[in-house]
Amino acid sequence: MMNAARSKKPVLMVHDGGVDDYLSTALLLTMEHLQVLGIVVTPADCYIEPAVGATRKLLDLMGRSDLTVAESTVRGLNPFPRLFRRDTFTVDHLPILNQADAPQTPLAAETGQAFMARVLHEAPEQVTILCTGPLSTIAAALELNPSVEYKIRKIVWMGGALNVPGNVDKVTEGGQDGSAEWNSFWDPAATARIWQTDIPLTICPLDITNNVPVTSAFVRAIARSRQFPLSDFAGQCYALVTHQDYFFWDVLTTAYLGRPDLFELKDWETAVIPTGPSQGRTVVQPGGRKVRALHKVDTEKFYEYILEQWRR
Ligand SMILES: [Ca+2]
Repeated sequence: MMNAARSKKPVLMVHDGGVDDYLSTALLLTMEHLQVLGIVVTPADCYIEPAVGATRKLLDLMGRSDLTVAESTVRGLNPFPRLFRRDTFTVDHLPILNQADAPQTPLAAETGQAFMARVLHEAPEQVTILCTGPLSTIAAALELNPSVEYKIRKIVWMGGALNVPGNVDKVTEGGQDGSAEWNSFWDPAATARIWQTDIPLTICPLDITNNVPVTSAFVRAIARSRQFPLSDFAGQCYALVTHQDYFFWDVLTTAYLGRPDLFELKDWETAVIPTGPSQGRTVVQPGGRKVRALHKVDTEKFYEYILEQWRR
């Protein structure tokens, strides 16, 4: 048993409290070949108190109150729209997450960035970081302890837009040209900081997520498994977002850790625009920073995979 536990690859997750982020957490924790070292929440696409609460309750639901949740205190330059962020309150109040009086999963006393720096420092081997929100908490952890850069095996990040437009709205975000993706735009300096490191980056940009929508048919397919608590939870979460154009952003990124065989990857040389109307844009630039991008996915097999993983 001990050896089996040791052979599991260590992963630290940092999410930012969107509907997609809880479902990514729920998917990650079904992967038996990985050892999850903790979940950090960045106060970006959420309100942080309900985001931390919902995360702790979800870990309880999955029988993983042995893990610790940590609250990052970083701040982004460009706040997410309130309309996106308010879903956090709904998820935190879902009946399936509120069957007990209080969450059992502990909340770290230290900040999320300090927790991340410490967990990386103490890890006996290199750790993969799964990041389904802005890169700011990782940048802050590197600021606290620059040496932990070499404890990061790679960062698997939902973010960026390479050869497609971004998803920052030109109208609501006045002065922007719409070329940036939100996780990058929230804190362009943090994206640029991570681009300066030697850490291998595998990104899941809008180029691929644009092809993997959350469809009504998919939500109805989950409903047919609703006797399973996790399927029920996922179905309720997706029901919240079917009124808008919603894609498997974070969940697709997370699925790569479980089923890399479903993906085709492509390497790019890139740069990050740190300021101005394109701030946060990840642009293809020959001679620039190498990143590996998820390029194509077998969409039907991806849908089948997550339906199966959540059937528990
Ligand atoms: Ca997210």
